[in-house]
Amino acid sequence: MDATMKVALLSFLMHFWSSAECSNPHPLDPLTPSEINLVQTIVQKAYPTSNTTNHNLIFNYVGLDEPDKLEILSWQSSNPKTKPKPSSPPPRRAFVIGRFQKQSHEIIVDLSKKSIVSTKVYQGNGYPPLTLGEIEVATQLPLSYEPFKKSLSKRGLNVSEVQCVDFTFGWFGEAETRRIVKIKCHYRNGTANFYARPVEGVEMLVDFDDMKIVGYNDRYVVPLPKAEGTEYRASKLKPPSAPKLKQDDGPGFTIDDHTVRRVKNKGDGGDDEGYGGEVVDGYDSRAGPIISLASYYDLQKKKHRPVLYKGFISELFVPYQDPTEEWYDKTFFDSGEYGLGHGEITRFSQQSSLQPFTDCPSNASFIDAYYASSDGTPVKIPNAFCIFQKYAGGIMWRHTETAIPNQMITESRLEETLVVRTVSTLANYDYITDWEFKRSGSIKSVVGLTGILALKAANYTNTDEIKKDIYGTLVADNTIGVNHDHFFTYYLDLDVDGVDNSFVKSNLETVRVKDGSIPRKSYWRVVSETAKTEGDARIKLGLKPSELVVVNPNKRTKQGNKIGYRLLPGPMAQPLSLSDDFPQIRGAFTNYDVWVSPYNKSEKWVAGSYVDRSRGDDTLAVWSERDRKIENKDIVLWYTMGFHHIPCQEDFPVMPTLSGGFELRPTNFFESNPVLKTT
Ligand SMILES: *[C@@H]1O[C@H](CO)[C@@H](O)[C@H](O)[C@H]1NC(C)=O
Ligand SMILES: *[C@@H]1O[C@H](CO)[C@@H](O)[C@H](O)[C@H]1NC(C)=O
Ligand SMILES: *[C@@H]1O[C@H](CO)[C@@H](O)[C@H](O)[C@H]1NC(C)=O
Ligand SMILES: *[C@@H]1O[C@H](CO)[C@@H](O)[C@H](O)[C@H]1NC(C)=O
Ligand SMILES: *[C@@H]1O[C@H](CO)[C@@H](O)[C@H](O)[C@H]1NC(C)=O
Ligand SMILES: *[C@@H]1O[C@H](CO)[C@@H](O)[C@H](O)[C@H]1NC(C)=O
Ligand SMILES: [Cu+2]
Repeated sequence: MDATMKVALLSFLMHFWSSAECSNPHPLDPLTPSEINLVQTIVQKAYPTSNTTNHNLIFNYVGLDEPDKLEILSWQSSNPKTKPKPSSPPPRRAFVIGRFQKQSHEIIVDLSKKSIVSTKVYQGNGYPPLTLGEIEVATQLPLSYEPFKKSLSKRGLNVSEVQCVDFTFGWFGEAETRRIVKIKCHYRNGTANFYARPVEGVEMLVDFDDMKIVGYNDRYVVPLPKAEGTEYRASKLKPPSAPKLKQDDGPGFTIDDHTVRRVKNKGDGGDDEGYGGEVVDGYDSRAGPIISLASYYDLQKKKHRPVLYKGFISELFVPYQDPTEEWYDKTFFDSGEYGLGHGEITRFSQQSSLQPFTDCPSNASFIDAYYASSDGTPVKIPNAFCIFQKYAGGIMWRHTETAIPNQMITESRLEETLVVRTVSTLANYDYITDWEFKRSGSIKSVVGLTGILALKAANYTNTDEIKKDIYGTLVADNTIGVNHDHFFTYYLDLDVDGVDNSFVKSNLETVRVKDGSIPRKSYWRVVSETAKTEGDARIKLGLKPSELVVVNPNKRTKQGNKIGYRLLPGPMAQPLSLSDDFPQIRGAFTNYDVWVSPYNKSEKWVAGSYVDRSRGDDTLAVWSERDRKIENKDIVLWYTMGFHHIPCQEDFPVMPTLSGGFELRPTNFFESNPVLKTT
C-alpha cells in the first residue's frame, strides 16, 4: 500500500477508571477508591465529630481537583504514549465540598503529601448537592411523623407501603434561605411503580442541616391512582414478550488498563504504527461521564490532533410547568442539586447499573466507577460504563456510477461507531448518555430520556370532566403527566488542532440578483463573522441559518481553509419561562442555545458551584456579562439541547426512550474524506 495514499483513520484510546487500580494514574483519571479512602481519612481527622451537634461532616462532593490545563498539556506533549507512563505527572489533588456545622467547606487535599492544602468556608448563596445518605435519612422522617400518619389514616393508607421522595425547593426571591428540601410521598402496594401513585395534597419541608421536618401541609384529598396498569417489571407482566436483540460482530477494540484501543480493521492500511487517538474518560459524581483529551490520529499527518479537551453535561435543568401550590417549585437542576454521576445507585434500588444484554449489546465491555458517599466512603457502581461498537446499518458513504459505458460501479461503506454509554437514574427519570466516536472524526453526544414521568394524582378519569387547566395530560385514571422541559447544557472545551481557537458564525444570506445578468432572482452566500468577545457569541438557534464553527485560526489546510469543527445542533427548545421568573434567573444560562467563553478553570458548572437554592448570581449568564475577548484564545463552547415535554399516554407507565443528539463534525479539519479508504 502506498504510504502517501494512507488516509486518516479514527481511533480513540480511552482511559478509564477501572476497578483495577493503576499505580500511576493519568492526571485526568477520576479518583480511585483508595484515593477516596485517603481523602475520607484526612478530612474526617480535620473535621472531628462534634458531640454537641452530633453531626459528622457530610461529603457532598468529592472529585478530582484537576491540574491546570497547561500543566496537563505540557506533561502530555513532553511524553510519548508509552508504557509505563512517565513518572512526573502533575500532583494528584482532590476537591471536597463538605457540609459541616451548617456551613459549606471547600477542602483541597494533596494525595501524595497526604495533607490538606487549603480550606475555605463558602459564603455565597446556595448549597451543595444533596447526598444519597442525606436523602435516605430525610425520606424516612415522614414515616414516624404523627401529622403524616394522621394524613395517611384519613386516606385509609398504611405507612408500611409508603415511599417518600425528595424534591429540591428552588429559590423564589426570599432574602434568607435554609437548606430546605420538599418531601412528598407515594404508595406502593402492588406495584414497583410508586411514582404512579402519589399521595397528593400532602407535602412537608425538611431542613437538611438539622434533619428535621420543619413544615407540613395537607391541603386536599384526591383518589390514589390505582396500582393496576402501572407495573413494568417483566416478571410481573403477562406474555407475550419481545425477543432479545442480537449483535453478531465481535468487538473491534480492546480495553487494556485505562486504555481502549480499536483493533485493526481490514483496509486500515496494514500499518498500525502510531495507530490510535486518545480519549480520557473520567467520571464525576456531579457531571457523570467526562470525555477528555479526545484526539484523532491522523495517518496522513502522522500525529495525534487534539479535538475536544473536555466534554460533559454541566447542568440538566428540568422546570415543571404546574403553577399550583404543591408543584410550582419543581424546577430541578439535576446535576448541581443531585449529581448525574451517582444516579445509578438510586436510593430505592441500590443498583441500576447497566444491564448486560439489554442496556448494551451482548458484546459490550463494562467498566465500573466509584464515587464518595455521604461519609466519604468509596461506593462502587458496577458496570457504570459500557463500550461497544455500533453497526446500526447506516452507510458511512457510498456512490453508484452508471454513466461510464460498459461499467457499473458501486462503492459503499457501512458506518461503524464506537460508543461509550452510561445511564444516570434521577429518581423517576433515567437519562442515557452516549458519547459516539465515528471513524470520520465526528463526535456525537446522544441523550435518551426514559423512565417514569413525574405524575400527579387528580380527581379525573376522562378529559371530559376537566373544566380548568390541569397543566399536563391525563395519562391514566386519576393520573396527570405534568408539562415540563429538559435542558441539557454541555460544556465543550474544544481544542481544535491546538489550544487557541476562534468561534466563527457562517451566516447564510440571501442575495437578490439586481442586474438581470441571469434569469435567477436570488441565491444565498456565506458571510462569515468571527466572534471577538463573549457578546458576539450568544446565539439563539433557528433564528437565522448559519453554521457555527470552532476554528483554529493559526492553522490552515493545504487549500487555505481554516481548520475547524462545527456544531450540528440537536433538538432545540427555547425556555418559555419569563426571564424575571426565579427559576429562569437561576437557569439563565438557557437564555441562549450557544455561548462561548474564554477557558477558566473555575467556570465549569454552568448553574454555579452551589446550585441548591441558588439565586442565579454565579451562572454563565453572569460570567458572560464581562464580555471577555474570545478570539484566538482557549475557548469553551456551551451548548444547550432542549426538549419541551408535553406528556402523552404512551409515556405511561414507563416512557419509551426519546432521544436527541448533537454532533461535533470536522469541517476543513482534514484535507479530504478521512474514511475514503476504510472498508
Ligand atoms: C462531649 O461534650 C462534653 C460536654 O460538652 C465534653 O465534656 C466532652 O469532652 C465531649 N467529648 C468529646 C469526645 O468531644
Ligand atoms: C399495615 O401493614 C402492616 C405490614 O403489612 C400490617 O402488619 C398492618 O396490620 C397494616 N396496618 C393496617 C392498619 O392495615
Ligand atoms: C393493597 O391492595 C390490595 C388490593 O388492591 C388491597 O386489598 C389492600 O387493602 C391494600 N393494602 C394496603 C395496605 O393498602
Ligand atoms: C375530589 O373529589 C372529591 C369527591 O368528590 C372532593 O371531595 C374533593 O374536594 C375533590 N378534590 C379536588 C382537589 O378537587
Ligand atoms: C461476540 O463476538 C464474537 C466474536 O468476537 C462472536 O463470535 C459472537 O457471536 C458474538 N456474540 C454475540 C452474542 O453477538
Ligand atoms: C475565572 O472565573 C472566576 C469565576 O467566574 C472569576 O472570579 C475569575 O475572575 C475568572 N478569572 C479570569 C482570569 O477571568
Ligand atoms: Cu420529560
